[in-house]
Amino acid sequence: MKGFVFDLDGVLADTAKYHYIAWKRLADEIGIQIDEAFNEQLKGISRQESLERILEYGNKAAFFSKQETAAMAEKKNQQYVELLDELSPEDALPGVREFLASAQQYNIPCTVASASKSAPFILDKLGIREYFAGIVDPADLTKGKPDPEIFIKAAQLMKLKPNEAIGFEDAQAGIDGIKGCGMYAIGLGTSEQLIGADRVIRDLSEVTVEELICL
Ligand code: B16
Ligand code: MG
Repeated sequence: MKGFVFDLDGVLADTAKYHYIAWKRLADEIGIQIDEAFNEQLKGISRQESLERILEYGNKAAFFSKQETAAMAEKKNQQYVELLDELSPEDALPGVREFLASAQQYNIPCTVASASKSAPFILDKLGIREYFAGIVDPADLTKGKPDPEIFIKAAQLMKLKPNEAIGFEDAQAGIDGIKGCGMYAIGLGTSEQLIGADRVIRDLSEVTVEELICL
């Protein structure tokens, strides 16, 4: 294995909880009740598609125009970005900094494959952006996760084929995308939640660069 591809929310930082808080506030305002179980379906899914799923869940998709949904998505993002203001280097998830520093020592490139348009901002806040050879711009994608496109592009940024890299993901949509291009998938979570992952771990402190490059 010659490179690592990282999802962001739920893998490098616990920003998933801030997405949930911001979506819940917006859903409450329009009279839709969402809970954490429903929120699982939004992980790894783009902002606009997440909103569409919420509106469909509350049977309200037909009530809003395109302009209204664009304004709602923008409002959710403003709240989310305000919550991110609190982020600091201590908010990197366990093992993240050590793993990235070790990859750098072994000269193994790392890239980010996140659906979030805030990824560069979050990496700066966590103080880990310097470890990445590239960040896929979600604006360049024709399809979001579970389509493999984002992971293929992440491998290309390292001049690697997908099957020469390992992808880390916390969402089922992400595991499906990684496996869809023949990449080795490490899920962060539980094997009941992450079907099809080649290996499931709790966090990055459970693996070493040394062992993974020998796969
Ligand atoms: P934004 P990931 C995803 O990030 C989140 O899991 C998902 O909840 C969010 O809607 C999506 O990013 C878009 O984020 O609104 O900031 O552009 O898990 O792919 O790193
Ligand atoms: Mg994620």
